[in-house]
Amino acid sequence: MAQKQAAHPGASKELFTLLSQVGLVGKHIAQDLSRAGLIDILGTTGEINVQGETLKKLDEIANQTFLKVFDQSGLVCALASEEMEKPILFPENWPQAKYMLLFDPLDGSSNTDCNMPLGAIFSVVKSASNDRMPTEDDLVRKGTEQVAAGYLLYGSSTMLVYTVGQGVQGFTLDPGIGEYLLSHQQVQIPVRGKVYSVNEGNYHKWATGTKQYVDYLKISDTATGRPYSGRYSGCLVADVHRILLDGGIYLYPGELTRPEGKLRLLYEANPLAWVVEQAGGRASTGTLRILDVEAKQLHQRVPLIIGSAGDVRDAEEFTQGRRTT
Ligand code: AHM
Ligand code: MG
Repeated sequence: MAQKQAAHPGASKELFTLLSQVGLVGKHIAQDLSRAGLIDILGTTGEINVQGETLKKLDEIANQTFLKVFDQSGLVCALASEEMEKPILFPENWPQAKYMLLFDPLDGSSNTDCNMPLGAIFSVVKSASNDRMPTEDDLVRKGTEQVAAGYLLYGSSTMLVYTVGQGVQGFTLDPGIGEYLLSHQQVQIPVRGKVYSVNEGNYHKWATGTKQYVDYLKISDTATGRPYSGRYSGCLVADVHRILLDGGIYLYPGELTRPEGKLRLLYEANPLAWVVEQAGGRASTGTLRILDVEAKQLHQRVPLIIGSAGDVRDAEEFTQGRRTT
């Protein structure tokens, strides 16, 4: 990280300290998850979150861990989370702290009780003005304005993967020494893959173009490497991580009765889109580059098609009706 900082004058020491603190969150959560069945952290809290979803105990624990690590760090002047309707502002940190952190504290919550992969996703933006403390609206920014983005993956090992706009670096937590070590330097996503990742249970809710694209992936054709294999874990971070390393495509498309899709723009789609673009891939709504989507609300949803550039381009052609086979 220090090397990257030296090579990137736009990325300040504070920004890299902030990334290290995200790593610290990952250490805490990984520690909890490693004994999840033994301590009382599984199941639901009985509450419904701002997204209208049942809150898992681990959603709450992960959110609290982000808050504890950051609220007294002096590194950020605002925090926004999937689990909180309103952001938390820290006027006491202003103007020293110029960064604002948006995060999904626990991605793939349905995986908590069955020992499946989980993640966290984060996006960092800088306050828009040097003259005044940011407001809630200042957090609602286009993906192109991110200054750092990435994710924590709690899989068979814990990883921190991030970009500050100079490629993608991946660190693996060595639990024996409690440190992250650089394991994946300048990650490059293949131009095409052989895997597609989508909740196919929603097939009948999709628009025709999405159906035709997914049907196409299943037709045997050696020239284009089809049929693709289906791989869907229920954890966006884990599915996108696989695709980042091996290529392929993840889709959470819009549906006929829910054209905006399920995933959140500011703290799910935007950070992953920037990571994947920085690795040479592509991220789209089907008609628009994710990073160019106009941000209007903190918890705004967006359809997401992300992965290898060639595969995402194919999906866009089907989605836009420019191709049917
Ligand atoms: P979450 O942040 O509440 O866990 O929701 C995001 C998750 C993604 O990790 C995953 O790809 C998707 O939602 C799964 O949704 P579904 O169960 O509809 O397939
Ligand atoms: Mg979540």
